[in-house]
Amino acid sequence: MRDCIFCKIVAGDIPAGKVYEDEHVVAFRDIQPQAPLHLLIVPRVHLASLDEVEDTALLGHIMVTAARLAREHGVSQGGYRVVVNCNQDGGQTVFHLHAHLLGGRFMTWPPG
Ligand code: DGP
Repeated sequence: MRDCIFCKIVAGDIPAGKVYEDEHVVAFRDIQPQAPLHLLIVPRVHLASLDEVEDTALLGHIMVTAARLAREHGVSQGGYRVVVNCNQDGGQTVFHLHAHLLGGRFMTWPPG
């Protein structure tokens, strides 16, 4: 989608710290990391938010990829958090569906 920053990252039009990609998703480092490990897993297809998702296989793939990346980056045993912010009250700022993978520190609850 034109003017979508994550579509541009997916397409390789702007640089990002990509750590993984396959035919369905791309994962890269968050530009404003909130934990020692902070990756974003985004689908190649443009979906504005979780509210638009009907493809359960794609959503499952995003989650399985997050778990796999957590293992590969050494945070799975200690623990980690996967977050999907949805729309304004959910704190979403980039309107291309993405899951945050946060790890490498203790996560408090409830979130802010
Ligand atoms: P959210 O608030 O859930 O929509 O998270 C959006 C995240 O995207 C936020 O943590 C910062 C990150 N972000 C925004 N622009 C860029 C960018 O150009 N590159 C990278 N790597 N991350 C970005």
